[in-house]
Amino acid sequence: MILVQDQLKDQSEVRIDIEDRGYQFGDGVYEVVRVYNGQYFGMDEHLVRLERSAKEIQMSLPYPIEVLKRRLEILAEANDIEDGHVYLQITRGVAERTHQFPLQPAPLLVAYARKSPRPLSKMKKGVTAITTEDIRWLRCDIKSLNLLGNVLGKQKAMDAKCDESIFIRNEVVTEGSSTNVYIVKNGEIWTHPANNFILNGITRQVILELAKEEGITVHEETFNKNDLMHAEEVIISSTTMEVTPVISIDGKPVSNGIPGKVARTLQEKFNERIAQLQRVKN
Ligand code: DCS
Repeated sequence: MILVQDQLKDQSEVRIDIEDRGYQFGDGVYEVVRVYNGQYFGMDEHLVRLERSAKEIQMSLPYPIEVLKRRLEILAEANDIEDGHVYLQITRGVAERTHQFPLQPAPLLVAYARKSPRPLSKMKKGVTAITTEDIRWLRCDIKSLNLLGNVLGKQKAMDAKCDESIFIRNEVVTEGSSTNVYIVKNGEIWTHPANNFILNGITRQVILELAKEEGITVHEETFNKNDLMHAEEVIISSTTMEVTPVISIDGKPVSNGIPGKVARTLQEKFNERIAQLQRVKN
């Protein structure tokens, strides 16, 4: 079952118009929310970001966020999701193709749920990355459907037989093609500040909280490629990748090429947060 506006429908019943502005312009916003043990993780934070993204592109949501939250819970239940995720997007809807906004926009919301395992093996062993020029637009803080820069970055990593592209803009490390990036230097964490050059990840916000709880100093400050290449640890995070260590970049090992202590600590703390969901449920 998928959610279209506020109705659950069978996927075969749903047709998307060729003049939907999401299809033609990427004119819309989206979220990916994780489900652990049948419970959404960080749903409120994702919905706050969704509302913000929509506002930043002057788009209204088709109905109130509280109603959306309830509909998404029904969606996860209807699809029997224990471990998985929900993808949801809102486009500016169907209108004759002109670049400017339609006079009477009718935003279209679609959401679907998928079962997906946690990336436990990658979290344990670590992943590989390349560095790539950040060619994206200057509003990376908006979770927009326009992902070509991210798509090309990820493909470049795949072509190099790596897992992720770490973007660099004017010498500064911004983020990954679908992840936030952190380095560890002298046992302290550095990550790009949450401004227009990165998406302020929900996982990022949790990680910064966990680090502070553990007494690890966090610097929301820019760092450059040289810092990245000489870091004690490099970590990436996202809803789907959780907290994952990077063990090599551009073919060179990060430190001694094995996941580090800070990554392990954050993973343990993150697991505790997930376990709390289970306790709330029972
Ligand atoms: N930066 C970018 C460019 C992203 O696309 C994502 C997540 C993140 C950071 C991390 O944000 P969250 O911690 O909120 O997930 N991208 C989503 C995506 O497109 N698939 O999975 C997650």
